[in-house]
Amino acid sequence: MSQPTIESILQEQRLFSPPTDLAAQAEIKSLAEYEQLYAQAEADPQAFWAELAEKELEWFEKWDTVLDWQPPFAKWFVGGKLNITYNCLDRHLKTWRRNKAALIWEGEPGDSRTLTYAQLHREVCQAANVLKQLGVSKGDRVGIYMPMVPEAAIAMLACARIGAPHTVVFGGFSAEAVKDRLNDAEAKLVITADGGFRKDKAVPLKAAVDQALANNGAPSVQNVLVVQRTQADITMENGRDHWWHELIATASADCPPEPMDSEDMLFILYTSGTTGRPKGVVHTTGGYNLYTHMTCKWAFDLKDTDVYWCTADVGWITGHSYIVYGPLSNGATSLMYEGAPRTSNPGCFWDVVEKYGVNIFYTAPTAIRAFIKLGNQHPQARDLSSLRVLGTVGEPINPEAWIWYQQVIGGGQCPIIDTWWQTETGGFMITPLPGATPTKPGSATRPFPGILADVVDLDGNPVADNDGGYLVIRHPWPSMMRTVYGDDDRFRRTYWEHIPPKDGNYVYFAGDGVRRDEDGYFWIMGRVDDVINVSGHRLGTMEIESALVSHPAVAEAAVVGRPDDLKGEDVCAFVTLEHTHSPNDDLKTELKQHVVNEIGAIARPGEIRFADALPKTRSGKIIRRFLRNLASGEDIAGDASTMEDQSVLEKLRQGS
Ligand code: 7RM
Repeated sequence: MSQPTIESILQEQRLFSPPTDLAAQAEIKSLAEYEQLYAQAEADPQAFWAELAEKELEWFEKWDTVLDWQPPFAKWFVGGKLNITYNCLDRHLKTWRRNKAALIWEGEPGDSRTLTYAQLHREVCQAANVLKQLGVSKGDRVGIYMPMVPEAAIAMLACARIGAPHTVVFGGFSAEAVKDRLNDAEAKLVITADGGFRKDKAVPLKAAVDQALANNGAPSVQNVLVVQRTQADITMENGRDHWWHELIATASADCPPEPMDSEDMLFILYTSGTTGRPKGVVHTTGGYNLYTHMTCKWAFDLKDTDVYWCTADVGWITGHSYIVYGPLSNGATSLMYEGAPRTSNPGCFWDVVEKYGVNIFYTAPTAIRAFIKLGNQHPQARDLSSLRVLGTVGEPINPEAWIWYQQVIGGGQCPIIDTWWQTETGGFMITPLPGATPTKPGSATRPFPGILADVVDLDGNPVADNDGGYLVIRHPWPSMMRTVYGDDDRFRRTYWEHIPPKDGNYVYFAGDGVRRDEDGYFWIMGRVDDVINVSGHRLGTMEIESALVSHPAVAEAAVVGRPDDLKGEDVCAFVTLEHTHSPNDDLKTELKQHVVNEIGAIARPGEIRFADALPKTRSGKIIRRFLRNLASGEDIAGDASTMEDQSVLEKLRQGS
């Protein structure tokens, strides 16, 4: 099984209609209803979003202006005041949902916890008071570096409660990566845990924070709050480090929500790009609340009785929008699972589905491919009949994996909701609606109402149906990123200038290649820049190259993606060495580990190839296209005559 090839996708003709009984009870019941909503939103986007904002959210004060668009800077619901935690918690306490499960949590070793809305509200208020006690106030940034435990969600909500933007760093990132992000955000406090359980091991987290903060590594950080999870033996620095459970035990549960301007920053989340260091993607309050609420409600057809499970980690945007904010704003029951698919417990995911009667399940193609490899006997030995809707995200899904998901997990009964979106977009952009959109395996289908997605060439001209092009969005939407933290100019350059604006009409450049077919269905082809997607995780080739060249043995490094059956893509690094070092296997191992130390295990190169020289143009640019060909074992495609030294390619082909 492999990534979708253009051929396999072009040949894909199957069409699956929404199940009739599901459609009858769905929020959006037919294709005609979707098309009517889409047309309405297209004709008057501001009226469309304003009506939903009024109906679906509670505001402390209503906005004056729906949209203020000074390209490329958007403001939504200007003058409106709200607090996202009021919409995620307090308002449900006034209803029967008070004692409904808000979070169900299952730990990897088999421990579990359920928090009702009332209980979650209480813990969030207590944690918010602890933050205040430690000197955090509105506008201060807080770093969160946590395993998948309820306290991760509680920490995010506690920050939002008092208006302190959080910046969650995925627990798989290294101390170096943590340090970079804490410094860029100038975080005042860090919330972490002693460790977390992952693939049957206790992974240290506090130790990494210690390392990041050592030698005044992140001078803005004044306090560290530590959740106890693995009972690892850790050191607590007097005056700086505090146990979460000790401070929570005496904290008041009374913490009124801070009234936030609609455009006040809710969080920063770092993501990889083509150039330079990871970018701090900034999201604000009102538009993000509305958009994650609506997409979660319509694309999953969320019912009040559902148990909803998104398998992402809260360290990624998927966890932010679709474990925490979107589901809780809807008053849903959101399940959090600490474990990962693993050979030691190949049925663990299906045990969780059966144990809790999960109705909506949302995961990534890389996980689906891992399940396929683990064998059908595991899902088949469990009762999965509670499932109604199945979602996927993170990378293009190959039609084979799509069909397996639909047949083996969904028993042929569940619509497959392939959601295309990004950290930058905040929520789903192109997605089927389960009761409305006929699906085609491998296509994310059609844009969400209000999303004017299009396919253009590099000059911004529309391309014909079925011709490939660049994916752009033509109108601002409520949860779009507002800027790159501290770098408006980078925001403008990265997303708004690749395609030149025509007549002052700016278009958002997503960085993905795409084809739209004659039915208006979008087929995402993958990144068009130097971003690679390893197991649904976004990595910049440049970040990995910088990590490699920071090793004393390395003179030059070029990193490319190469197709991988399980991970989608894998990291392949071409390295030239300083003449003081010679190539050997130990050095390969050492360099791989060096990348793990600098970035994290998700960036570990699958392969390192030593070379005498890298293929370059006469002006000295590395020709990555050739390296991609070499890495995937293909013939060199295209003209090599621009190369400075023709013999380089031949040597690269022979060596490894
Ligand atoms: C949510 C998330 C974004 C990049 C994006 C694409 C790829 C995501 C799909 C997809 C094809 C999908 N955020 N991508 N979803 N490609 N079909 N359904 O993944 O910021 O980490 O990555 O992921 O290339 O640009 S992300």
